[in-house]
Amino acid sequence: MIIRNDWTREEITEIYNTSVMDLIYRAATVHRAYHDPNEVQVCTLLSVKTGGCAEDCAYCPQAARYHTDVKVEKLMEVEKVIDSAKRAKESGSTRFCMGAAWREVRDNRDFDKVLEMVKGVNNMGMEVCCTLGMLTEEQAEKLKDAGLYAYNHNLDTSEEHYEEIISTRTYDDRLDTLKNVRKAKISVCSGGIIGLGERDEDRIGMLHTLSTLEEHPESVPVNALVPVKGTPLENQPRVSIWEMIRMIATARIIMPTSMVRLSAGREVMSLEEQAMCFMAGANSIFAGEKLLTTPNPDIDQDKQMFQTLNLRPRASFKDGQETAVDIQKIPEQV
Ligand code: SAM
Ligand code: DTB
Ligand code: SF4
Repeated sequence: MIIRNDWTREEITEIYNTSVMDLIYRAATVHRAYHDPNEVQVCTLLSVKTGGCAEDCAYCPQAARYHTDVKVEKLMEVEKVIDSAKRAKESGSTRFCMGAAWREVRDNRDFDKVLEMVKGVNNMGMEVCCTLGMLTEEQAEKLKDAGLYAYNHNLDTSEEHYEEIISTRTYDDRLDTLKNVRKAKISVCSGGIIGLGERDEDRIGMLHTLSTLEEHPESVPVNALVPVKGTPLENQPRVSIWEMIRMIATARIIMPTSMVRLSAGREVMSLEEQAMCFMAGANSIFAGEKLLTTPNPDIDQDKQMFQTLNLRPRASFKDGQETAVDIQKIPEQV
């Protein structure tokens, strides 16, 4: 199968609107052609700088202008971050992603500290990822030199819907950062959120933008909105599992080699719902009891899920191992 970067909106619309059973079957077929369907990448998130963000992303509990329960904290100490990464590795995670509630990276002491964190986690043999907001070309290069493996920067929604959700930056700003990340030869992680009040056309529009980038993002996170009290989207209804499945399956079909991450929203999904998402082509999750500020299923629950569904955590690319991490070897206590 050829990897295509010339998908049209019409083609994506047709795929997205396929009947559920046909859509899952097609996505599962593509999934099997490119990936081991029993393998799921396990990533851990850590919020290294929480709250107080200048942006106005309507979904985000960390925006300073909304009154949420998130406590503003300064950048974490490097050692604490490394300790946390060690625990994540011991519990079976192969990718460690550090998030900061920043609009953009500034060339200051905090950035130097983040570079130290990246070096430290990279030295542990984990794939290290950051999500720090907008980046210049030079900053991307510095992160690459420090050993950064991937950078997360989501498009979140379609270009048309973007203004409804965020007014403090533009879609082009987002795309520019993705370009800078690519240029520095850092693996690109970019996806979005459903449940923001967008139309199907917006979901399709976002998938169109992602799948017509010169190179597809290596990872595509699909988040279901976690509505947080105090944010403008606090009363959004939960997205149905079928919408999540449509989104995952369409992403899998049009970006066959990418890792599709079942990201925020797992906390309220049953085992069966998550299993359907894996069937539809999701092959990555965030593990650990917290995402950045909101809850996520606990490690034991996920361990049980992997056992029940006979899933294996995927080995880190950097391990050079042929076989994946053995879930049985993951210690009980994290
Ligand atoms: N400040 C940086 C930025 O915006 O790129 C990095 C951190 S930001 C929290 C990373 C991503 O988390 C956002 O782009 C969004 O997709 C996701 N996110 C934030 N709040 C969310 C929520 N309540 N539900 C689902 N996803 C959310
Ligand atoms: C992504 O797509 N989802 C993660 C990660 N990338 C940074 C973040 C989800 C955040 C959910 C809300 C919170 O926990 O604050
Ligand atoms: Fe800030 Fe990122 Fe939250 Fe937007 S999503 S308010 S940029 S932390």
